[in-house]
Amino acid sequence: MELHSIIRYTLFLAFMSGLLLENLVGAASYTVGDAEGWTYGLDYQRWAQKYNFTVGDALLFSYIRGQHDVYRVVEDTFRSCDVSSGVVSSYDSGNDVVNLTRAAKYWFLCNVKGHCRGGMRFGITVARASPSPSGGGDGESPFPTSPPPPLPGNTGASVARTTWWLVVIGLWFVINYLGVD
Ligand SMILES: *[C@@H]1O[C@H](CO)[C@@H](O)[C@H](O)[C@H]1NC(C)=O
Ligand SMILES: *[C@@H]1O[C@H](CO)[C@@H](O)[C@H](O)[C@H]1NC(C)=O
Ligand SMILES: [Cu+2]
Repeated sequence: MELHSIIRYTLFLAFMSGLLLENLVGAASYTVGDAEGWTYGLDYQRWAQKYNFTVGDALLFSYIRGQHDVYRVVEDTFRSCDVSSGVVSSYDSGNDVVNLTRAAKYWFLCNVKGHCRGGMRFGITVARASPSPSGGGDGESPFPTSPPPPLPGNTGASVARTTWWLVVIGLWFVINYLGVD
C-alpha cells in the first residue's frame, strides 16, 4: 500500500471509531414535545414513547413563562395530578433543563389547572448508560450498579469528542486538498 492509501484507511478507521464512540457515550438532549415544546393539547405520554432515555441525557421544557410549569413528581402524584404531595422538584423558568442523572423512572406534569389531566404529563424510564445493556430488563433498581460519571465528566467527554472530530476532519482536508502522495 502506498502512503496515501494507508493514511486514508487510517482516517476511515478513526472516523468509524468516532461514530462508535459517539453512540456509546453520546448524551442527548431532548426537547419535550419536539418542535411544539411544552404546551397544552399534545399527548406527552405518546411523545415520550418515541425515545429511549439514558443516564446523562437531558430534557428541555420550553414554554412561555407563566403559561405552564414543570413538576417532577412521584408516580402516585403523576396519576392523581394532585401536587399537594409527592413533588420531587419544580421549575417555571420557561426554559427548564432537567438532567437525567439516575437510572430510574421519572414522572413529570404541568400543574396549571386542567393541564395535567389534559395530557401535560408523562413518565419515562431512564436506562443505565452502559455500553452493553444486558438483555431487556429495565434498570428498576434505585441503585445503579455503577454510578454514572458526574456532570463535569460529561462536559469533559463532550469537549474531547469535539476535539476528536476536529482532528479527523482536519486531517481529511489535508489529505484531500493538499495532497499527500
Ligand atoms: C428503544 O429500545 C428498544 C429496545 O431496545 C428498541 O427496539 C427501539 O427501537 C428503541 N427506540 C429508539 C427510538 O431508539
Ligand atoms: C444540567 O447539566 C448541565 C450541564 O450538563 C448543567 O449546566 C446544569 O446546571 C444542570 N442542571 C441541573 C439542574 O443540575
Ligand atoms: Cu400547562
